[in-house]
Amino acid sequence: YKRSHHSVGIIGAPFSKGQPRDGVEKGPDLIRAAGLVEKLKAQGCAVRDYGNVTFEEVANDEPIGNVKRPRAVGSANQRLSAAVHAVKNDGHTCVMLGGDHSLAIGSIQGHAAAKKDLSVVWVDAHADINTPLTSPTGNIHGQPMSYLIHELQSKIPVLPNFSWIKPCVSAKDIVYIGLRDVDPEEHHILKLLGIKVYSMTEVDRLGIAKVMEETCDYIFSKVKKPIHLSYDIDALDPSISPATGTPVVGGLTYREGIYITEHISQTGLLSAVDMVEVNPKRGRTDDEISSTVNAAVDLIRGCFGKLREGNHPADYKMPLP
Ligand code: 4U7
Ligand code: MN
Ligand code: MN
Repeated sequence: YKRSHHSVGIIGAPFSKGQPRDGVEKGPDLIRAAGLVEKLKAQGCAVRDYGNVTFEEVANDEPIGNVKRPRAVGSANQRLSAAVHAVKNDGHTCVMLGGDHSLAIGSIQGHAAAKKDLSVVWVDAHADINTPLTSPTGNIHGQPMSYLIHELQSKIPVLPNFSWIKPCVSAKDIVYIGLRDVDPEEHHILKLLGIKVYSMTEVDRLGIAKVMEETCDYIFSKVKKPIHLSYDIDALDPSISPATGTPVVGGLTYREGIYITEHISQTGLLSAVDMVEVNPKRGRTDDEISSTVNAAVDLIRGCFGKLREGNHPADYKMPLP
């Protein structure tokens, strides 16, 4: 049968201090206002909305080296990590609505605390794998993966409010999809660690169906680990999702973006999803904002069994005349 029976736990993370542009903290409530919960219920999901995580004000958050607002980012992610851990312990697939992508630190850490060994599918225009020392901007939303990967720990300096983070992902358990704006230092790290990457070039060469087939062959080649899908809305082309902080031309089409979620959903192993970097203040018109927000909602629906061919409940009975 085709109707989904997922149990979904939603956490809002209205946080923007992993990057310089305000507005991205509005993401969670906008995505909710677009009907996320109702739409997931209508497709057969059991949904519990855990509300928004509240974050502490951090005074005197001076940069450490070039890393900006480390104390606020560290503290926010520690709280998010506990919230995600709780949602996983309640038995739900966790949906974290960002907020900026620095929140993947807490989301993946909290997920790993509940599930130990994860694979991570990172869908983004960017690799977000700068270390504090390679980052050209100092913005932590361009660095989250570096704090989480075992193999990079000797390269990570001590930062205030980061000591709770334990590396929890192996380089071989990561797949990137959609990359098209990778810093030279990040490219070096990806090659050094032998991380699997399907950049937009591979999406063009192979097509998204082959990319997803290979992605799943790769992450399931040994044991079938739970999947953490970290979806940056800027992976999609800016013609679909312009309301985001760092748009990059030449992105995924709406259909390719949705196909990724449909394919991951069919594995039955999706355990947590991040939907990040929706920033209404970066949209120039209401249409640009709603196009971006609606795409985010549709991607999440795709994660939980919505099929474009249609869905029907197992017990569906034709109405009799
Ligand atoms: B996002 C960047 F330098 N690589 O590190 C950096 F180009 O979460 C961009 O993917 C990071 O949107 C983009 O600041 C972070 C830059
Ligand atoms: Mn990005
Ligand atoms: Mn990102």
